[in-house]
Amino acid sequence: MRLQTLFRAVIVGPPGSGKGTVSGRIANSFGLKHLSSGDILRSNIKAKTDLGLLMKSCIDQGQLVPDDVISRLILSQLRCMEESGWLLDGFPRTVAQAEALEGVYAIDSVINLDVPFETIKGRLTSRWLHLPSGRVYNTDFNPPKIPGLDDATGEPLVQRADDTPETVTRRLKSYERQTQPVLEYYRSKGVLETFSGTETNKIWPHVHAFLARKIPSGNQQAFGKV
Ligand code: G5P
Ligand code: MG
Repeated sequence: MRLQTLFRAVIVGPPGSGKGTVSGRIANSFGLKHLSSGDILRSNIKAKTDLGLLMKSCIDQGQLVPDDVISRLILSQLRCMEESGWLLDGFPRTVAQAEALEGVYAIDSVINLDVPFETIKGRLTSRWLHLPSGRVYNTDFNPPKIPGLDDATGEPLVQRADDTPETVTRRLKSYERQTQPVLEYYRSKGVLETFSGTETNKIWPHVHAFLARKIPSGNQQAFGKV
């Protein structure tokens, strides 16, 4: 019974469109748990798990990892979050992944960040990341208080191996070819909500207003923060 009242959402958009940035704000404002497929894969690479070692070259080259591998990984994480409302960031990224998810969970809303490719390219080469938490910075947009260090922990920030200009171009192509059909999939189910723009700070109030309408305030508290 309780499970049916939980809000379950997906955020999609091209690489660098601001999925991680907006997800952090949604998690803070609405208490949804944020699960990023990219963050999970990168922490496996860092910990040198079998999965991480196997997937590293795929990710570094800007290619998607196999559908069955990522679907199994995400669905197993979701099984540990049955009592929570959640927001998936970076999954599903192909129609096969969307079907695997749909087989287990009904998705209430899909937030589509529609940001032009031209806007995105410059952002990624100036991105810095705190690997353990997934917190993202940008030397222009939201620089850390002390250059090179995470605001909350003081730990060092790193750049992603797949943020080179060549790999970003490959990731954008893969998005067009493999992920744009996912938008059609969710549009046909009536759950796709598109937010267009070139600046996260201008897109965010619209996302916030949309979710505030969708998630009743009583439920927002019940979800609990991450
Ligand atoms: P990821 O990790 O899912 P991508 O490529 O989908 O990676 P990415 O790069 O993480 O997406 P994002 O989360 O959409 O981008 O964007 P972000 O990090 O919030 O913002 C980008 C930068 O712009 C940051 O520095 C931020 O501070 C800045 N910024 C934000 N807003 C603004 C603004 O308004 N102005 C400015 N100037 N800057 C701004 O996936 C990585 C890889 O993992 C594998 C694939 O190999 C993939 O390539 N993978 C999967 N493979 C198969 N299936 C899946 N489901 C997979 N999931 C991951
Ligand atoms: Mg991200």
